[in-house]
This record gives sequence, C-alpha cells and structure tokens, in this order.
Amino acid sequence: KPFNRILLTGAAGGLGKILRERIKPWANIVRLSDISDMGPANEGEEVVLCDLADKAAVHALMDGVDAVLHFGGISTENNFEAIMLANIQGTYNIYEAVHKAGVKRVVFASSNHTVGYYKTTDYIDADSPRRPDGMYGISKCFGEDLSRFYYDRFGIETVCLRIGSSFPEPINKRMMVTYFSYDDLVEMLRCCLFTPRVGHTIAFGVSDNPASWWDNRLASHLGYQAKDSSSQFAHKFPDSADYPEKDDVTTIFQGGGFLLTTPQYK
Ligand code: NAI
Ligand code: 15L
Repeated sequence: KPFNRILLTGAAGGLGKILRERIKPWANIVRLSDISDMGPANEGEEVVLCDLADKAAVHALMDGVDAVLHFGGISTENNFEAIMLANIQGTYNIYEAVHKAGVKRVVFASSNHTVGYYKTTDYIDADSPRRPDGMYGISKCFGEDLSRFYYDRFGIETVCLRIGSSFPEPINKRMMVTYFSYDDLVEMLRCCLFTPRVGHTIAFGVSDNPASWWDNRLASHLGYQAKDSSSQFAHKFPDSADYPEKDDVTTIFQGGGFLLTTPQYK
C-alpha cells in the first residue's frame, strides 16, 4: 500500500467514522485517534485515545506515522477556552509532533467558517482575505497560518481543506450550496495525499453543486474533480435559488447559522 501508517485524528466523529473505512486501501496501518471511544481496533488499525491538548500524548501518537489527516477537534462554535485547547493548542501539538517525527504531509480539516462573513452573493477564492465568523472559524484560520509556517520553515506540506458541509445529504437551503458528499471528500483526500507536490494549498471541500460561492482554481494542481452534486436533492429544496432571504441573517452570510452564535446577533 502507498503509505505504511496514516494517522486519522477525530476518528470517533461524523467524518472520522466514514474515513475509518474508506482510507484503508491507502495504508498498511491506520492509526485512529480521538478523545472519545472508537471501539476496538479492526485488522490494519491501531486505536489510541488521546486528548489533542495533551502535548506528550500527541507526540507519542505521531511515532511511526507517514501522513496525517487531522480531523480532530471541536467542530462547531463554542467558548474560546474550549476551542483554544482542542483546536489551537491541539493543532499546535500536532504540527510540533509532525515536525519532530519527520512526517512529510498533513491534510488539515479547515472549514468554510474561515470565510463565513462573506456574503452569499460573494464569489471568493483561496486568496480572498479570511473573514472568520466566530471563535471556531478563528481557530481554523490559526491552523491555516500554522501549517503555512511549518511549510515555509520546514517544508512540511499541508492541504488545508475548507470543508463546506459534509453530511449524508443537505438538510437546508444553504447546504445545497455547501454540500460535500462523502465520496467527493474521499476523492479530495486521495488527491491531497497522492498529488506529488502540494506545498501549502488551501482548497474548498465542496461537491459540484448548482450554485457555488467558492472558486477552487488555486487548488487545481490537486486534480480534484467532484462527481456528486446537491442537484440530486433539489426536490427537497425547490426554492433554493431564492437566496439570500431578506432579514434572515443565516441566508445573508456564507457562514449561515454560525452567525447567530456571535455576540452581534444575540
Ligand atoms: P465531529 O465533531 O463529529 O468530530 C470531531 C471529533 O474530534 C470528535 O469525535 C471529537 O470527540 C474529537 N475531539 C474533540 N475535541 C478533541 C480533543 N481535545 N482531543 C481529541 N479529539 C477531540 O466533526 P466532523 O463533522 O466529523 O468534522 C471533522 C473535522 O472536519 C473537524 O475538524 C471539523 O471542524 C471539520 N469540518 C467538518 C465539516 C463537516 O461538514 N462535517 C465542515 C467543516 C469542517
Ligand atoms: C463546519 O465547519 C462544521 O464542522 C460542520 O458541523 C457544519 O456546521 C459545517 O461547517 C457547515 O458550515 O455546514
């Protein structure tokens, strides 16, 4: 197999559970890690409970690892202290450990909430200044800058994948735009891991949906081609073109409902 050992953090989470099965062909051993229970290790797996905020534990976690899919952390808006430990301290611990262990490539699960304060009428790319929509988005901006530093200083390659909404299917109008199918996520990760040179790349993780806010041309070297589209769910949201809706902040900004969690709207 192409890699001996891939580390997947966040393995007990929604995406981690999907990826646990799907990345098996890429590595002899998949090391799964989370702060929550992941069940027993199956063949070709190692299961390691670890708090990302625990520096010594994260350094031990990296032993013998060839590539990292960093999906662990707090995945929605929360108070700064919690986010600081899991996402800021946690991602710092991951990169220091990656550096010490000589790992060459990381995929960092960033988020569309790094740019959540753009309007739903804007069309942006990876060079557009970030506009995080809360502490969670700010922590993902930190991860993007941290990984840029580790590339510039040490040559450690990272793809920061600004995931849209990766769930079984869209559950609201916004997700008709941000939908990222599991199959497309796996294909994107394949591109992130197997493109010979990625340097430091910021890519939007999104399917080929009828409407889009994000131009992925700056990540075209990854060769990612979406196969899925939210159009298959158009019957569920027949009015999804009527967007934004006046006076509904969740439809005015790209970050959607995350905007409601900011003090400005309390
Ligand atoms: P999730 O919340 O289901 O999974 C995150 C996992 O991280 C959980 O299993 C949790 O126990 C673990 N975790 C939290 N704090 C931890 C800590 N201190 N130490 C170790 N593990 C810890 O989230 P999901 O949806 O699976 O997302 C995975 C990653 O992708 C997250 O980093 C999230 O921010 C990012 N993402 C996901 C999107 C989506 O649409 N699902 C969209 C944008 C980004
Ligand atoms: C995210 O960053 C979250 O991790 C996920 O739970 C969704 O809320 C997603 O963004 C989204 O914007 O739909």
